Order: sequence, then structure tokens, then C-alpha cells
Amino acid sequence: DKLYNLRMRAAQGGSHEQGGTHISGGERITRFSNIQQVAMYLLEKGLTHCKGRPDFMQIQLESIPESVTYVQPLERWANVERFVKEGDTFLKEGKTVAFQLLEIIGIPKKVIDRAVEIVSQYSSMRGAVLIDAHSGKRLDDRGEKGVRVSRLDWLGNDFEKWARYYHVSANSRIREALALAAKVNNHPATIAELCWSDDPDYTTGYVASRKMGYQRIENIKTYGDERGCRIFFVDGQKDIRSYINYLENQPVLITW
Ligand code: PML
Repeated sequence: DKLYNLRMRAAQGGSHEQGGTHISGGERITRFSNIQQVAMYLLEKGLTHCKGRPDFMQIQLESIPESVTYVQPLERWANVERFVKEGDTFLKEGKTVAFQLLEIIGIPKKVIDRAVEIVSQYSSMRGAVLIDAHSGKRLDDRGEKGVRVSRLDWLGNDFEKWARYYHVSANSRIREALALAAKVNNHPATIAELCWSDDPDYTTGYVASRKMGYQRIENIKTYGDERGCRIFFVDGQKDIRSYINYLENQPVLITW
């Protein structure tokens, strides 16, 4: 059965091309019979799950010609213990936990510091930055756009089944983050991923890897901060062009 990719993006103050501010985006993969339902889901997301009222929105449909890769969600799922106190120490400790996890996975501290420094040079970054896990050098040439992971979704209602099993609230943010982490970490070139949201109200992020699964980290950034972060620590010996092609173009469905 043929599959279709639906992509939504919404902006305020004109379209993205006109310099408007991106406020919401999303992607789903679906069969023909379900296109209408998925389009409604994306329309609702663009209208409500965003930082303001959009005055530009686009929903795009394309058929997926390539064959689909089926990928399992990351094996382990954990909420990393919080080291909560009050005030600013939240931020520091969330990041400390994240960096410790990355070091356990095998990323040298100087590479982590360098990667975070690279990302913080940009005021808004929508895609991912690819960092060589050994040297700390940036491997993609996408500037402030970064690499946008695309063409992925859960199969059918596998996410709802997964969420019920693990007693996780079945919200769209976790749905999308888990699917992306599964796609990204399914590729052998990925060693680990570090992510937190650009949504100022959302302060939970994660470290994902094949080695340690999906580790959610609360208070990874300060409330109100609009700078997100998505870093892929990559084995620089691998073919980076084909890696980027996988991230951007290979259709992946997550099955559970
Ligand atoms: C995002 O939506 O921008 C990234 C959110 C990552 C954390 C999702 C979670 O709560 O596990």
C-alpha cells in the first residue's frame, strides 16, 4: 500500500520565506485512507500547539516512493532522577546529568563542551548539528538551519500501545521526540543525541543512544529560554553524505 508524507509548518508575521517567525511544525506518514484525519491532526497542531496565532500555514502532501525501513523504539526508557533544588541550580543540574550520560556513552567532555558552544552561537536553530564524536568538529555544512530529520512516524497506533504499556502520557511531543530518536539512533553513524526544546515553556530534554536508550532529563534548561538544542554525536569515519541522506529522506516507521 502506498504511503504519503504530510508536512505542516506555521509562521507568524508572514511566511517563513518572507521572514516570519516559525511557530509550529509537524510531519506524519500515513496511508491514503487516513490522509484527511492526519491533515486535521496537523491543522489542529498548527492552530493550538504553538507559541501564538499563525498567519501563515502550509500543509503539504507527497507520496513516498522509496521503500520504508521499520525501526523499533529505543529499548530503554527512563526518567533520569531529578536533582531539584530551587532557582537557577535547576538548569545546571539538568545539564550536568545530560553531560554525565554522554560521557558514560563515550563522548569526551571537551567534545560535549565544544558541541554546546557551537549550537549556542545560533539564536534559533531548527535542525540538528552533526558533531564528530572524536574531534568535536562540526560535520554538516548547514549553518543555522542544521539538518532536518524528516519522513518518520509511528506505524498505526503503535505509539498509543507503547505509551499505555510504559504508563506515559500519549502526547504529541513525546510521540515525535521518541520517533525521531529511534530513527536517528537506528543509523550506525549515530553515537548519541542530545536534545532540548526551543519551546520556552518546555524544560524537559533527553539524551538518546543505542547504548542507554531514551533518557529524559527534566530541568535541562531554564524556563523561558527560547533556544533549543539538537546535537547528533557522530562517528566521523562513516560516510556523512549518506548519513544525512538517511536522516532527511529515508522513510522510517516506528513499530512496537
Ligand atoms: C521538542 O519538542 O522540541 C523536543 C522535546 C524533547 C523532550 C520530549 C520528552 O518530554 O521526552
